[in-house]
Amino acid sequence: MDKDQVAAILSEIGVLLELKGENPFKTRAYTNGARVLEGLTVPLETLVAENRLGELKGFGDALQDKVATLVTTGQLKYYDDLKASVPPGLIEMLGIQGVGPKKVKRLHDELGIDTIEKLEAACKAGSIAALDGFGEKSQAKILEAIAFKRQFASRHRLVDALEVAEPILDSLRSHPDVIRCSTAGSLRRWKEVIGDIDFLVSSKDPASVIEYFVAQPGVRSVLAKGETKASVILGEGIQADLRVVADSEYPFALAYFTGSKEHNIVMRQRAIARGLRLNEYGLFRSTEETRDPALRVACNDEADIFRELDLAYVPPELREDQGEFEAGEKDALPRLVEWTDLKGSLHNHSDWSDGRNTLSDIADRMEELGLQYWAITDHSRASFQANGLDEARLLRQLTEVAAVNRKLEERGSDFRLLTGSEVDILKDGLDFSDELLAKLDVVVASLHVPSGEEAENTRRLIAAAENPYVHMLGHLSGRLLLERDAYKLNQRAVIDACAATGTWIELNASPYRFDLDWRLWHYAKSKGVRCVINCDAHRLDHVQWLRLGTGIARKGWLTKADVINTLPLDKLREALRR
Ligand code: DGT
Ligand code: CA
Ligand code: CA
Ligand code: ZN
Repeated sequence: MDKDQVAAILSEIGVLLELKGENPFKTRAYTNGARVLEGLTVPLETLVAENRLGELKGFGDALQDKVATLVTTGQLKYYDDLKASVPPGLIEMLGIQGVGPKKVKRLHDELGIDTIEKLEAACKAGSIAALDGFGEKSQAKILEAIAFKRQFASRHRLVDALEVAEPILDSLRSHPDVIRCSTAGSLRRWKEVIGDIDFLVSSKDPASVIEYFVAQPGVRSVLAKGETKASVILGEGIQADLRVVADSEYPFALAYFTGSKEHNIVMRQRAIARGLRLNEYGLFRSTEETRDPALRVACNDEADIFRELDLAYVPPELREDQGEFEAGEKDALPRLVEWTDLKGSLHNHSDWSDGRNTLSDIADRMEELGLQYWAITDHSRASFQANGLDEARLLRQLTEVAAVNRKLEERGSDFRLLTGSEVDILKDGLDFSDELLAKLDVVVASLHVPSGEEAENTRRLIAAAENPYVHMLGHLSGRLLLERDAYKLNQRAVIDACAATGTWIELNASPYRFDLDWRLWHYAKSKGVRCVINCDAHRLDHVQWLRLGTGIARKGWLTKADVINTLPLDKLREALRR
């Protein structure tokens, strides 16, 4: 097991102990242990091999033993027993927003509630409001949160789906009976939130592929298993469908199951208009529904299908019936940005505010990955809960960034950290003076505490865009996918203001945000607004989000030229000075 997996188990142990009412010191030892592991910069295996776990802060004998066992064997009896001793419904209750381990324990101890259903019934009967320290208000909140959770139970963030789908796809690819395979559906189209995962395989021996699929380690239960398809529930509670087809049908099945439905409908109409029929089995020379192979137009891949229908190849991200047909007919589809075009990220945090890592560790890693720059834009002072920097600390940070850059220069590296701030947009302006902002390489302005009024939020963001020292607006809508909607805001009006002032807009690549939404980039681009794909990294491994965010930029029809952080360092500096 690697450090993140071990850390996840330690956190879970902490929660389980809290549910059981263990003493807080013991609980905290595990929670803190998890945090320490997450922040490790040396490989955990090395520490275990050299018997050095004791050097870690707060790691007593018991914790050392458990971590060593997990790293070397991948298992831990203590954890398995502990988990088996807690009713699964209690753990599910933790998934309700605002209900933590302490509350779950009290609900269980005092009212015998051990499932979400019982909790809901108790709320409706008014018995939660009667509990000490709960009250009418929190009872209503719990009911609302239960409804919210249900609504999203079958919807998952892209990143969570990718994490389980990619290992299975690799595994399918390695099977000797698999000829071609791919994901399809919303996952292949890179939707920010997906319902279920779709896999497509071509093979001469569907039965063996189906057996292999349902036996994958990620599979929790099998919902259905037929001769050419199967549906399973994966470990994370995500449903996945597999279809197996003959290789001659593969391109048609891939196009069909990639969707979207709206895109498919237009494709079918285009076929009919040409005296053909298109379905999941083929493109047929026929004026009525058929799947007769003798009538099939030979196509080796999806590009052939598009060509038969007088279209340029449409990348999966664009298959939403949002203009791809009009552009595809004229061969005017954009050449979409690729994540390898990106040279760095311009909105990131360090341990100076609420990030995990030091400036020099960040520089080392991003340099190692071949990036050219990485801006440190920690929170400003109004974000006190995120340990925001005041003016004095920010000035000190500038000196420290300069020191890191000097070292880079001495060792002949061209990589540079950039200075900056994610400055809060307050009611009456920005959290820092123009004079201070002028000293920074990069200024990202973000609204963290919105008002309840659309006009007011819009006004504040437009004012920020009008400030000449602000390079870009951060996570414009404030949404958190599957958690919180955008705040009330006229996004188009803000985009217009950015267009008028030459302010860039961030595409926040955090898979919880993907903000600005891809549906609005088409509009922003048409107004001439440029995009910055930012990780908003709080940990080193968030750099991976550049790939996710680029997929969203592609859905928004963006090209390399539309994205500022594809510029090499010298050109970027010029653009920042403007
Ligand atoms: P999801 O799973 O809700 O995130 O969205 P999709 O797009 O993955 O939808 P899904 O899994 O129900 O079906 C996969 C694809 O199969 C879908 O994108 C298009 C195609 N498809 C499914 N049902 C229909 C249909 O009734 N008509 C058409 N034209 N295509 C369909
Ligand atoms: Ca799907
Ligand atoms: Ca499906
Ligand atoms: Zn922020």
